[in-house]
Amino acid sequence: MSTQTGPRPVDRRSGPRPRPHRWHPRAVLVGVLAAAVALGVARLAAAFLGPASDPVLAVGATAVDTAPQPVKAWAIRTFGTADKLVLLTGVYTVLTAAAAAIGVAAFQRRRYGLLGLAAFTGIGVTAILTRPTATALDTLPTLGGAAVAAAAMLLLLRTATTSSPGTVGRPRLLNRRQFLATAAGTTATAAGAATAGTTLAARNAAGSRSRATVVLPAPIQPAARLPADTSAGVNGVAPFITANRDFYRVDTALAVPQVDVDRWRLTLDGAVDRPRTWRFDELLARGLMERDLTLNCVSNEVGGPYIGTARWSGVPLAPLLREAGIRPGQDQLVSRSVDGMTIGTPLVAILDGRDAMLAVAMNGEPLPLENGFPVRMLVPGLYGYVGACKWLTAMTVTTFDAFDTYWVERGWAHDAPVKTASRIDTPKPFARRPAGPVMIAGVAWAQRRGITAVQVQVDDGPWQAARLAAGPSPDLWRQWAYRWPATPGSHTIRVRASDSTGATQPERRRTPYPDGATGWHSISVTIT
Ligand SMILES: Nc1nc2c(c(=O)[nH]1)N[C@H]1C(S)=C(S)[C@@H](COP(=O)(O)O)O[C@H]1N2
Ligand SMILES: [Mo]
Repeated sequence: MSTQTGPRPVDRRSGPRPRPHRWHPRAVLVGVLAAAVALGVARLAAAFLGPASDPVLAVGATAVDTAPQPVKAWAIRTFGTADKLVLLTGVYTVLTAAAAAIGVAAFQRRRYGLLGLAAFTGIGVTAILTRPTATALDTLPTLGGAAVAAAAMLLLLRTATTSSPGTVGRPRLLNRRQFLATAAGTTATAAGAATAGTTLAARNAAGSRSRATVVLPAPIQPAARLPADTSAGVNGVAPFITANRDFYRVDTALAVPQVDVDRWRLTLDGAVDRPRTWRFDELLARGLMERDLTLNCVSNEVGGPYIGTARWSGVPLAPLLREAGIRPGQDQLVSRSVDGMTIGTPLVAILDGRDAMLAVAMNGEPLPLENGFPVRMLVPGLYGYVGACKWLTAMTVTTFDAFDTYWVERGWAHDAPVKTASRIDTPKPFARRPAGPVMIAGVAWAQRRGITAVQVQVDDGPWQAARLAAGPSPDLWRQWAYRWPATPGSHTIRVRASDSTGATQPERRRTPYPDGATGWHSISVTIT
């Protein structure tokens, strides 16, 4: 091609195929847009097949399940209920970086780009297929998204660069306007598909539609009326009954499971003489008992927020199991949720006379979707991860030897009774108050045993008895208050509780893993 005579400068970039500058913005854009189209189309298709077929959610869920225990504990501690948002943001960040790299590879060789896209798709498909409830059908949105993305990538590449043989040096970038038009078209496709998918998924959300139509019968065993004095009467203490919207939420579900009660079934099988399946209305027809119960999470740190109390209605669980005829030698009930979570409960805890139930209502409403609509288990006295399976759909009678459930596989204890604990709700840590009387108050709990005393210590002073509000049932937390004549200076306030066995909470601080935190809650305040 060259008309030059004499010695020619060696151009290392010359060759039969032109290579564009590696990180040219167009290369990055090609990769990111192809990925966006893939995910947008996949989301749209997933709106019809259900959240289990959304590749981003599947990858996120896999990350949740495979994260080492300390990382998980840290995430729950640091981000609380926002942990899911943080996780998805992380997934999208990694995705974007990978997509940019694929675009760069595609600029080198089209084949590399397609290979990158295939690897990307492989990760999504693998994540989907390894989810506990997955079927082969669930991979369709990802595969469809990948096909559209491959087409988009080739089209973008064609309009981005010339690849006519013999071009020397950098490839010529084709007409900017043509590339931008293709890029804009791709962006619109991706955004349109993602928006339509998200809207449709919300509209298809079987759970919210179904919940709106559920009518629950009045309980045949209503809860005892609460005494007036369950409140210690101090501002700043968590209310005795937690409103549904304020109830803590802890689970592994990135998309809240959507259950249509008309299609929902509950099975009971395993080592029973008479396995059974119930429809929702059949379950309700057994009659509901109503109870005020405190539920808390094993991951709660000393002083932490993952505890609440509600008025629950549900079907008594023990008779259901007894009617099925439990074979001798069994010690575990495995509950399975619609999203594949497994929770293992000691059978003895269900059968010993406590109010274990399949709850359908929380504070007078059908269970909120986040708290397990339409049916969740509740076993007073056990942490949620061993007794409170949400979105319940199957129960299997078995042994602890025969089956490890989700958290037990991750090293958490299989028998996890709630530990006696207490929390200072007011003053807040590092509060500043004027000298004079200061009300120190909070909650204490020891489900099954009941709280019998709470003591408060300021600095190195003597332990002082706090005043206890009413404790209508051992399965409920109890409010307490102590009137402190505060003097100027910095002070440390500590609390400890005793239960009806006479035991006082141990001072030794232990992390929640593997069976619940211990230690006294303490705060520092400044009195001026
Ligand atoms: N299906 C399902 N049920 C579940 C969980 C879960 O991750 N999935 N988490 C358990 C844990 S660890 C706790 S503490 C309680 C929390 O119930 P809540 O979110 O209604 O407060 O639900 C339990 N039931
Ligand atoms: Mo939990």
